[in-house]
Amino acid sequence: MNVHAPPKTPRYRTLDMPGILAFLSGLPDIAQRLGATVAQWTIREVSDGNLNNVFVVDGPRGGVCVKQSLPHVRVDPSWKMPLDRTFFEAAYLRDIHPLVPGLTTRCLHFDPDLFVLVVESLAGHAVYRTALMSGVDWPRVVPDIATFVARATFGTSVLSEPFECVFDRQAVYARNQTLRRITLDLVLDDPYHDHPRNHWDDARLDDVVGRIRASHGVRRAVDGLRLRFLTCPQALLHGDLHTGSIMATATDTRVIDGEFAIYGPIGFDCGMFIGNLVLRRFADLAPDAGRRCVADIQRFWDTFAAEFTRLWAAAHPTPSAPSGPCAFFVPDEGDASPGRAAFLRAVFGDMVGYCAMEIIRRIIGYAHTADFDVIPTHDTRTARRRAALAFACGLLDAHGTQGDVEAAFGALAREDVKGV
Ligand code: SR1
Ligand code: MG
Repeated sequence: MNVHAPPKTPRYRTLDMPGILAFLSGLPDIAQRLGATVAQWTIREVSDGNLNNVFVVDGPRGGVCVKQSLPHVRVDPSWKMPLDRTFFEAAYLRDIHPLVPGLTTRCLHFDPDLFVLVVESLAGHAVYRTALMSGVDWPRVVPDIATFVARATFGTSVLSEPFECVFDRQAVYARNQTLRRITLDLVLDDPYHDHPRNHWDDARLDDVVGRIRASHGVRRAVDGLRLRFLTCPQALLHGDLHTGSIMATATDTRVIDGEFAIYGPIGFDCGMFIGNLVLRRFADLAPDAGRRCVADIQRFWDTFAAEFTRLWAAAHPTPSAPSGPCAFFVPDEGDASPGRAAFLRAVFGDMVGYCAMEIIRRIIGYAHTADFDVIPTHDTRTARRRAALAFACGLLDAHGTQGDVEAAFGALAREDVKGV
């Protein structure tokens, strides 16, 4: 199968659970992985995201996870949508799995007529957002995600490959227009003006929403970040790297749900992830939540920057391989390389900006997260959301002036941050 051209003539039908089992029993490799015969397999629905049906199938020998695109948004059947998102997820997994083999899942099968994707099942893993809400402390996850982003983005950029390979791949993901449109609208646009998709359940947020929308600094930053999202194809992004796109245990971390994969600015993936850590910080009533959050963001950035720098230094063209990645005139200067430092400064600025935009859209946009739902009283929920919005507003107002993690996020460690 050519994973580099979206299929054109699908003979599509939405599969129910017996349909999924029948479909899998017709795939010899998958049937062998599950073991015995279909009569011994069990199936359960685990759909958790907004878009697709997801099932886990277990057999005596092993399990698989099956994901099927629907012709609409799963949580809103009136919102019609093309089916090709599992195609892009399959392509993403095939492109990045060699770069991050232990940090994602393997694509086992993709059916271009049914838009069904079959991947390894992650028995024993929890959705990281759910695990965080239950109070786990899994110190491996943050550096693992930093390593994932560094390797997956570096390895799909012109810093590591001849531009011809990169541009061919960009052409594939340029077709993922439906999901790029969703991100452009839901994350980078709708929250900044009145739109019927926006919602929040408490008029006590109105004034802070008004302040966000009225601020010139915010509007300037948002314009710049929207433009970079569309015009800065640095690397292949996951495109939706929130804590619900991560499955983890205390010792193992896997990134899932790559259907939003597109070429874009590397700081977008970084910002999505740390934006969700900051949401968690504001939803967490423990007194040390802020200090832990700043430490996590620092660890994320340090690990990302170190791994990206290491890969870049190792990829420098040599006389025996002069036409590999994009060549540089200045010889490798290690960590002191001014070119590399400037590149990483720009990634840092993008990370801060997209982090703020992720926080804002998760509180006042279309797709909220469950983080705040566990706060016992309505008043505290509102106060924490207000504080998160005010903090994100400050990040955007000062966008471009924050040179490091402490300058951008240090205030999170203070118990009184913007009213908490
Ligand atoms: C209609 S889709 C809404 C959101 O769900 C996905 O997980 C993305 O985060 C998207 O923005
Ligand atoms: Mg998802």
